[in-house]
This record gives sequence, structure tokens and C-alpha cells, in this order.
Amino acid sequence: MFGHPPRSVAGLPRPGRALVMGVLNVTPDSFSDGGRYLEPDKAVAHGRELVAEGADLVDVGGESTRPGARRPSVEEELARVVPVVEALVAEGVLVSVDTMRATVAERAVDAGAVLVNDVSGGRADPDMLDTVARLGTAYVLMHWRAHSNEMQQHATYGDVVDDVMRELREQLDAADRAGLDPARGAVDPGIGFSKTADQNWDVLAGMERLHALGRPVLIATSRKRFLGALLADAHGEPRPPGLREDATTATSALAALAGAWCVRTHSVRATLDAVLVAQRWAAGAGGAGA
Ligand code: PMM
Repeated sequence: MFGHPPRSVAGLPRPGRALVMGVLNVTPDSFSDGGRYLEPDKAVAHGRELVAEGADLVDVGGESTRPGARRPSVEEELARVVPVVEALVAEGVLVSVDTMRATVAERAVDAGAVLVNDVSGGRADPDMLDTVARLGTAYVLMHWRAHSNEMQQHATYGDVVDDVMRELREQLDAADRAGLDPARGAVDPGIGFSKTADQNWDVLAGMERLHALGRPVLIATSRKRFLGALLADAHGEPRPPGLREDATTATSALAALAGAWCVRTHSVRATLDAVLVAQRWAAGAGGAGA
């Protein structure tokens, strides 16, 4: 029913279900956990918690992409990210680095990160694709049009899924030209990035079409604003980020059922449960005892 999308990235685990990537934002200003893990010790402790809950990967980021966020300097971003990556890697944790900067990607990979998660899909830093090609790590290219301070001005599409796919294809072509290994790459439609709430739902409804890109698909809906809007109260007040967990669990289950390779989440335990349910659901009676 869902075709046979690629479900693995070379060098990363293949547990036979969607991977669960736990979010670790070492930032003062991320929309749902900003400021909570800015001190390295707190960040590392939270990384450990994510692993204890079942995260396959911990995604360490030092730049908030919330709409209107100020970009940190490269030095600030390095100081936030590198010590946390080093400490988690030393404990045997599989770490990805969430960065748009080649320098940060390189230093994090030197510190042991195994995946570069670039929300700009290689568009923000002209050195990113060459750097990742040279490093030879796994990578995620996300659909992206502009930095957070202006991204919502770029939410104009014809058919949003067609347009996202065309722009992702351009980035995959650029990655090929830079010499990145296709077997190590995944794509992400960028839920909440230069997209209105309705456009996010259109992307999710059309998610299976993304498999035509021939790459594993990562879906990150966790606590995002479009869920807050869906769950608004009777006065139209959006549901706050901390109370969007159950909706995140639902979107993660549906994404896994639609063939996502990986789901990115703040709430690992619930998301892993959702992924296991989706996997068992898709297997049906044939999966009994599996
Ligand atoms: N969203 C955020 C951060 N990193 N990475 C990928 N691949 N896809 C996303 O949609 C994505 C991301 C948004 O910020 P958060 O870390 O505060 O959830």
C-alpha cells in the first residue's frame, strides 16, 4: 500500500522500524525547550535521558530556527555544540549535529557525530556540501527557503508537495555534484519551515509522494506550531508547546506508517511506542511473533 521507500542510511542502525531521533537543543531560545539545556552538564544529562527512553540518535543543535530567532556567531554555536557532542560520544551515544554551518559540522564530526542534519539542505553555507562529502558522514537535507527571520514570507507554493520535491531534487543534484554518497543521505520536507499550517498538513497528507525522491525520509513535527493551531482552545489560543506531546505521538505514528525512515522528537518514549505500533500495524497478522 505504501510502496517500498528506502528505509536505511549507510552507517546508521537498521532496527526494522522508523528510527527515533531525540532533540537536544543547546540554545537559549528554541521554541519549546530553549534555555533548559544551555549548560553543558544539563545538556549531557538530558541526552542520557533521551537514550534511556530509547532514542536511536541524539540530535544536538546550537542554533534555534524559531521564526525571528537571532543567529548565534560561529564561535557561540561551536561552544554550545562541541563539548556536548564530545561528552555524549564518549558515553557511546550515536550523535547527529543539527547545523547549517560547515565549520560546526566538521568540528562536531571530529568530535564523533555520525550524521549532519542541515535544515538548510546545503543552501545556507556554500561550503556545507563539499565539507560533508569530504567527511563522508550520513546527512539529512531539509527543504529550506530562507533563514528564520524571513522564512514565513516565502510560503508561496503551487502544489506544495510538487514544489518541495522539485527544490529537494535540486539540492540532491547539488549534493551529487559535490560528491556526497547517495547511500548516506536522507531528505526532509521541513515541516514548519516557510510553510503555513495548511501547507504542513498538505505535505504530511502527500508524504508518500516524497518516496519518489528515492531517499529515506525524515519527518519532524514535534511540538510544532501547526499542532498548537490545530489544538487551539475555544478562544482561538494555540495550545502551548509543552501540551502538544500527544499530537506529536499521533503524527509520528502516522509518519512511520507512511514509510518515514526517521522521526525527530522531543518526547522519545511516546514516539518510540508510536513507531512500534505503526511497525506492527503495517506488518499485520504476518508480523505475529515478530
Ligand atoms: N526542525 C527543527 C530543528 N531541526 N531538523 C530537521 N531535519 N527537520 C526539522 O523539521 C527540524 C530540524 C525545529 O526546531 P526544534 O529543534 O526546536 O524542534
